Amino acid sequence: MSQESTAQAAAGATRCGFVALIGAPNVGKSTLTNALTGSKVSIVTPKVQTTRALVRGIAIEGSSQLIFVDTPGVFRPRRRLDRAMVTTAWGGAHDADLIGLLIDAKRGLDQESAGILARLAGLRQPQALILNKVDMVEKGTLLGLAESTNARASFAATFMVSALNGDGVGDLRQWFAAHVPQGPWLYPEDQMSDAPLRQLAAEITREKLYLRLHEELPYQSTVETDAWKEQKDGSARIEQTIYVERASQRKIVLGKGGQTIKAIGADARRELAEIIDKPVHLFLFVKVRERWGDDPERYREMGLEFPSE
Ligand SMILES: Nc1nc2c(ncn2[C@@H]2O[C@H](COP(=O)(O)OP(=O)(O)OP(=O)(O)O)[C@@H](O)[C@H]2O)c(=O)[nH]1
Ligand SMILES: [Mg+2]
Repeated sequence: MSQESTAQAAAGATRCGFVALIGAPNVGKSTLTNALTGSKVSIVTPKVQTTRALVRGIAIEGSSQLIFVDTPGVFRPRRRLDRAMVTTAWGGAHDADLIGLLIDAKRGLDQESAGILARLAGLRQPQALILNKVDMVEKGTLLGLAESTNARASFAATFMVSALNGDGVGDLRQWFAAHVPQGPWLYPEDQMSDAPLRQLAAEITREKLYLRLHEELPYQSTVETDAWKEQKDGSARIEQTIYVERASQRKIVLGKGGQTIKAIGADARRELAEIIDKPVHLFLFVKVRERWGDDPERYREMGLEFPSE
C-alpha cells in the first residue's frame, strides 16, 4: 500500500469489498470481470459453462478497492461437476458485499435468469441489475427489459453495458466503488488477481481447447499445470496435462498427426508469453482418466469443493 492509501485507510476514507457477478451461462460475466479489472483474469469463450470456479479480479476506483468475483453460470445441474459449479456460484454471491446480476439483453429474461432472480430475492446484499450485450439490441427493447425485470425484484440500481466494447463499464465500476463498505484495502494496489500463475496458465489452455473443440468434448476435459520452471535463459518451461474421459476423445484432442494439440499449444503459448512477458516453452500431454469428474483431486486442482454425490 502506498503512503497515501495507508493514510486514507487510517482516516477511514478507503473502501474495499467483494462484488459477485452472477447470472446464467454465457451472459458475459467473465468478459465483464475482465473489463472491470482492466486485464484478462478470466477466460471467455462463445460456449456455455466456460467458467468452472470463482475467479477474482481486483480493481482500484478512486479510494475504493474492488474485488470482482466471477462465478460459474447458474443452470440446472446434471453431473457432479455441474453441481459443484452451481454451488460455488451461489457461495460466491452469499459471501460478497454487493451483487451484480447479469442478464443477456438479447436473450432477455428467460427461464434461467428468472430462476436466478427469484433466488436472489432471499439475499440481503444490495444488488445491481446489469443488462449486458447492449451493443446487440435496440434501445426500446432495453428499456422494456429494464422495466419488466425491475418490476419483479428490488434492485438498488440498473446498468446497461457492453462488456465487449466497454460501454457503461466505467459508470458501473463507479457505482460499486461508492457502495462497497468502508475499510482498508485487502490487496497491494498493483495486484490484478489472486490466482497463482500456474492456475491462470491452465485456464488459458482450457480456453484454447474450448475454442478448437466442439460439442461435448470441452466439457469432458480439464487442464492442469504440472510443472513450471524458470530457465536460465529467461524463458519459462511449462508442462500441462489435458485430462479426457475416453481414448476416443484423446484421439480427437490430438488430431490427425497431432495437428489439433499443436494448434491448441501454439495459441496458449502465444498468450501466456504475452501475459508473463517472457518466452514460453509449453508441453501439453493428453491423458485418459475415466470418470475424472468423480475424482476429488481434480476438483481440488480446479478450486472447487467436491460434492459428496
Ligand atoms: N456482443 C457482445 N458479446 C458479448 C458481450 N459480453 C460478452 N459477450 C460474448 O458472450 C460470450 C460469452 O461470454 P463470457 O464472458 O464467457 O460469458 P460468461 O457469462 O462468463 O459464461 P460462463 O462462464 O459460461 O457462465 C462470448 O462470446 C463473449 O464474447 C457484449 O457486451 N456484447
Ligand atoms: Mg465465465
